[in-house]
Amino acid sequence: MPHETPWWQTAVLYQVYPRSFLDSDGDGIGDLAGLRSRLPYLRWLGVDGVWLSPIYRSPMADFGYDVSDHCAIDPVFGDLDDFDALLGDAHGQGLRVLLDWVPNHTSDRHPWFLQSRSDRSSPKRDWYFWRDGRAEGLPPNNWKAAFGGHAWTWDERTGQWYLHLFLPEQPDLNWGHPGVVDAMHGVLRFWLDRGVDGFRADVVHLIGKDERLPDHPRELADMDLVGVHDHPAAHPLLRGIRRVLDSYPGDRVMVGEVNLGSAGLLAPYYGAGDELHMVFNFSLLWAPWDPTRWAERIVESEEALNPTGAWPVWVLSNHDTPRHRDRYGGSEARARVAATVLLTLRGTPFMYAGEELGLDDAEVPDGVRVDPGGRDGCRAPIPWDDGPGHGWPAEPWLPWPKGAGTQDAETLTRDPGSILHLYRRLLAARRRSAALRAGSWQLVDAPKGVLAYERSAGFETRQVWANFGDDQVVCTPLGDWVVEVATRDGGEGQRWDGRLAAADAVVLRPAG
Ligand code: ISL
Repeated sequence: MPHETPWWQTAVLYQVYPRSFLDSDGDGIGDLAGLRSRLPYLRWLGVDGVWLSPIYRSPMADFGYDVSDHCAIDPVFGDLDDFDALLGDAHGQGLRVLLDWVPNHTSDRHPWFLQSRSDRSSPKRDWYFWRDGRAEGLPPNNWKAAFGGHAWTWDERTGQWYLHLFLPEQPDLNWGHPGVVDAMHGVLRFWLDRGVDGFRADVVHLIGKDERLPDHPRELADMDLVGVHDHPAAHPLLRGIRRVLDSYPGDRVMVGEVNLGSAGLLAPYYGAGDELHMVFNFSLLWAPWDPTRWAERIVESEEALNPTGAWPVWVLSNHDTPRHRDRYGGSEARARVAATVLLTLRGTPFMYAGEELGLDDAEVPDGVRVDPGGRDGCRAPIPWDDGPGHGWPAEPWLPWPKGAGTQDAETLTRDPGSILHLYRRLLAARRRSAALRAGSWQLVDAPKGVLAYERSAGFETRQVWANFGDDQVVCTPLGDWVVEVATRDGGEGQRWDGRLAAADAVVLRPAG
């Protein structure tokens, strides 16, 4: 059978944080109907699909990453009819839909956990990790929770501790218990049967645990376990999950969040093409504004993934980290350069809603912060127009991002020189070019401060030259090139003269 490229390898995916995208019913919280009304905008922009952060029923201790019913929509977002309508419309407009799947933990209000904690002899007792303490008042091991404190909470009723790598409201599921595996596969099937195109799997590396739950080495004892936990038990579980996806037609996909530092550590999570389809690589999201560091990390990914055919994933911003414009000192010019690189690398790019507007974070005063991890700033609402309510029917749950006064979707849509139009041109250039969508990637020699690379597929070639520096540079590429996309006004369609202003980038095609 001829091998066809699966859709997700040529797609650009767009993360929606549903609470902050658009409200339709006036409660100040974004919802499914709000998102549905903006699908034409996403289509116009040129992305191929959306990933929705969790929309399931939840007490919202971690804003949806604490699920109390995996098969119901939280009323704040709508209901299953709203979901079906959204999915139908998205598919009708050629957009894919990925849901967030949270396999490592549930809410402490999930019926499974309520049963588990009710009695030591409950049949669901071992669906979670219950242990005796090391001594009176001392938790079973030295693990720390991601948001601070011990990863264990004492439960008075049954006189044992339970494990939670995140909040106490997020007890860890025990994937060593076959009942958990079956139930969580059932959750996947519920949504696959409804027609979703796949999932983003939350901290999925954490489902593999050594059931002895041994102490973390002393030298790592103060580190966030989420970033170092890398146990082989994850792999057979991931193969089981993959079999569920593969039993459906249509290339359903799973992209996993595996928070391990380097691409070399991520590669095993693709298995032999039989575990995760894709694994987020956060190495650029964590990189300083320095082209040498970027080049190192891209090369590292190429070397780790390319030999096995594992498909890379790139991301600059998400709902857990200050937006990249903020991280780069608030400079829109840098955000434009970053967009040019993100959308021209080999691999599937994930955008975070609002980056196409060049948004930075909101300033969220202490009394207004609501996230236990303090990540409110990057979760600010999306401004849709330049009116006082920015297209929202009521005051949103978080303050507006800093640039909301001028960086709303409607204003930027009217301005062909805006960053929004740059994203649109980059997405269109990627869609047109097999070299950009699927071609090889190779570093090109460039002056200091410039990251340059070539993409090629068959006879088609593109080059990208990105000046990270604060000075103008003159580059000397081999051959003659025409500017296909430029981060600044003018120049597109003309022969490139090798000049790059400070924080400036171009995508080139061969002349002639
Ligand atoms: O957000 C972080 C630091 O502030 C990260 O350490 C984060 O906890 C980690 O990336 C895992 O994130 C995912 O799982 C969490 C949830 O809070 C995040 O929003 C989610 O992306 C627990 O489900």
